[in-house]
Amino acid sequence: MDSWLLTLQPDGLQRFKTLQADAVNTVTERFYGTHGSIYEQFGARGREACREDIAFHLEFLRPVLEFGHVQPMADYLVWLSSVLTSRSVPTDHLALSLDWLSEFFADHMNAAEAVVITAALRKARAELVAASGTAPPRPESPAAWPEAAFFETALLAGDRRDALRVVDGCLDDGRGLVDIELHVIVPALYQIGEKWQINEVTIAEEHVATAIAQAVMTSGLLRSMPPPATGKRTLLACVEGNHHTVGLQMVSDAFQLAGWDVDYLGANVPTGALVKHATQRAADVIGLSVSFAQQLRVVKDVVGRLTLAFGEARPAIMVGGRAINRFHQLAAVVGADAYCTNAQTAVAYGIGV
Ligand code: B12
Repeated sequence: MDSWLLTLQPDGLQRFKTLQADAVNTVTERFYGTHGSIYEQFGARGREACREDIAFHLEFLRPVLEFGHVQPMADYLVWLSSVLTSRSVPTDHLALSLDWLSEFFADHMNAAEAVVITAALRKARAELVAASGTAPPRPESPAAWPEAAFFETALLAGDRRDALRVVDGCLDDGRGLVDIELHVIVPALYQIGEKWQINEVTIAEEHVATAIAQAVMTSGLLRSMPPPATGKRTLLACVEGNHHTVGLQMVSDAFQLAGWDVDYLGANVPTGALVKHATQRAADVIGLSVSFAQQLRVVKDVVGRLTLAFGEARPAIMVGGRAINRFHQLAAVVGADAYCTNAQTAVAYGIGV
């Protein structure tokens, strides 16, 4: 575990939040003031892209300031550097943007708060520089069955029939859907993500692949025999801001195939709606999916509000998803009862609750 950094108090975080937009503008204009000629090649869209990137740095910085764990931001910077390199965009200004953000906050916040922010940015910068030229870290992929490669080819060709044939073939062999999802569909989607990152797969191809994967999963679920009902219920949701639903759908399938009733709320569920629904549904376990570090504060808020609403009777809360798989420690930081790395361990946890 990396060392934890100092954090900001709630009022400091609030001040940081109100300064975010100003910081983005100041640093963007500073880039254009000093290096404008280099950016001319990107046209009007260039300024917008620069603004978006710096805004994203701050989105990742915020959880560092709140929870004191810098690694998710460092991972993001290394990942961004690799994405920019694959698209022939210069990356040497990435570290400079962190320096200028440090200067901005040193000028605009009180001395003690500025120390916290500067330390976080310096640490993130050092990690970025140390990782220069290396591949971005990736969460471990579950062991891939040989069918995963065929499945990936079918997804990238946009071939629904072939994709369905792969999954149907596995089911015909007597293999269970939950295993097929873990050892065929997950590795294929992770590979497609890697290929998008190095600019070998377009956004549209990734969208087609995801849509086919989801359709095939639904078809596999309909083919699978429902077990006797256990009378237990789980409520599953992607927290606000998380649009990655496939993993959650796998968790949903696994619970259904273990005889549970499932309230599957899908992508980007507003916190208020999630908490209200939870209070009406008497779930035994609540599962929250979180893909990026910026969503940690949302999870913490959801856990806090559920605790307030239920008191002692609050259902157990498990968290999962990309951000958690890479940094298990964060589950405790947001107040969850458990983290589960995949659909199978999620069901095992649910059964034990
Ligand atoms: C498909 C996809 C999308 C789709 C998702 C559509 C959908 N309906 O789900 C869309 C287009 C929306 C999307 C958007 C984005 N994406 Co995306 N996406 C992917 C991709 C290719 C596959 C995701 C997936 O389904 N994986 C398979 C599932 C099964 O894996 P999983 O989510 O990890 O789930 C497993 C476990 O984590 C766990 N689990 C998951 N949820 C839960 C919940 C509970 C309760 C439990 C217990 C367990 C659990 O169980 C599952 C296994 O059993 C990944 C590549 C990858 N490596 O995953 C990139 C990827 C995750 N995306 C990425 C990015 C950058 C983005 C965007 C920021 C892109 C952009 N600029 O807009 C946005 C952010 C959207 C957001 N705010 O959430 C990056 C993240 C990089 C990083 N630094 O972490 C990745 C890794 C691609 C890459 N290699 O660069 N994405």
